[in-house]
Amino acid sequence: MADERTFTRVMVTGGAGFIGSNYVHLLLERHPDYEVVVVDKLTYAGNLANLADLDGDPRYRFVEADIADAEAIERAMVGCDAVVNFAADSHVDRSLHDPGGFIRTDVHGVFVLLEAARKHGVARFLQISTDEVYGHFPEGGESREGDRLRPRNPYSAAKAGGEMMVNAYVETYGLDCVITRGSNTFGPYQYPEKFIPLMITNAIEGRPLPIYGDGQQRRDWLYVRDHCTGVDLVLHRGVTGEAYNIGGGNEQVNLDVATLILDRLGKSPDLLQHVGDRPGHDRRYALDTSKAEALGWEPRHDFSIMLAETIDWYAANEGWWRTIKSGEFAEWYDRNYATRGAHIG
Ligand code: NAD
Ligand code: TDX
Repeated sequence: MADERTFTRVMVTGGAGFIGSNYVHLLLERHPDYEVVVVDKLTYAGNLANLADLDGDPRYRFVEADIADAEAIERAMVGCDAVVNFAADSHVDRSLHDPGGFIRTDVHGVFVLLEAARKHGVARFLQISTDEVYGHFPEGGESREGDRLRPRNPYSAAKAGGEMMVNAYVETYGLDCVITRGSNTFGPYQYPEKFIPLMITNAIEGRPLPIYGDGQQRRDWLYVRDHCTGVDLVLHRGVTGEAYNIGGGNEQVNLDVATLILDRLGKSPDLLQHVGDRPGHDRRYALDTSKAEALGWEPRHDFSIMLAETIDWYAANEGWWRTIKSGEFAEWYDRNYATRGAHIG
């Protein structure tokens, strides 16, 4: 078993987003003596409501900044001995419309953070990456950390670029870095552009559920709390320079997941609407997680129970997502789905 590290002040970038905000809560819960500095640009996906319960907590500080802004990052990093970088443009469909923005945050932004970490002598840098860097995996196998990266869309290529920059800082400057590659994550506070919250909220609204292509693509769904425990373990016990797969071991066909959601909400399958496929759509991801398991991690949450709880959370928190869906989201929805020939209802 690798040595357990401890830290005093952790910078969490992208901490106002979906997984980042869940992680900030887990970090302070598990390490009550730590301080956390959340750095977030508050893009359309960043939402301070996700962290509102921490207002007034002396261990928590929020800094509104872009990770690509070197001066702001160098100021915010003073006194931090660890950095966990969740900040990213994270939606594959948006990367098809605006690849340049993804390169700016997911590659250049990572470089700016690494450079600041090097100057400040940060003890550990954790880069949050994704199973998408492997590209799609044909039936019957699982991606392992040593496999060749074959990203196939601008989002996953940018995330792979971020990883390469991290590796360069390990090898060239001896910066202590680790990487996690998480699989498709779901749970409360996920921006409703992503598959599960989109299907849930559209079903509640009685709008069509847009299924790309034949809907037979598969994803390995991971509950957000399990993703966060994996990140926390790698932060504290991961071996320098190593990457770790964090997957749910839970492959599901997209169409089946949408059908489960409709069933739970008592809605008609007539709401399912097949629309034009995503260009370059990866058909399947699957991760071998034995390396993270050897560190002591395992996913503990059952998919069908947590999907039901997540559906109930969106049903009970309509104010949270209706505010989002009435804003920038509406323009995005028209842009993305009208071009797929969807009846956007
Ligand atoms: P999200 O889109 O919900 O949140 C991203 C956060 O980053 C937002 O708060 C946003 O305001 C912030 N941000 C974006 N650009 C920024 C910039 N330039 N400077 C500072 N802050 C910026 O994303 P998420 O789903 O929570 O994903 C978090 C991380 O996990 C990402 O790195 C993503 O690639 C990775 N990941 C996500 C999944 C998933 O299924 N959602 C799976 C594996 C890995
Ligand atoms: O409207 C939709 N209809 C549909 O059929 C949407 C938004 C998605 N899909 C399909 C595409 C995928 O096969 O559902 C699946 C999941 O789609 P997304 O939620 O967009 O996730 P994905 O493309 O798999 O990427 C996610 O997992 C890896 C996250 O968004 C990434 O941030 C993460 O790195």
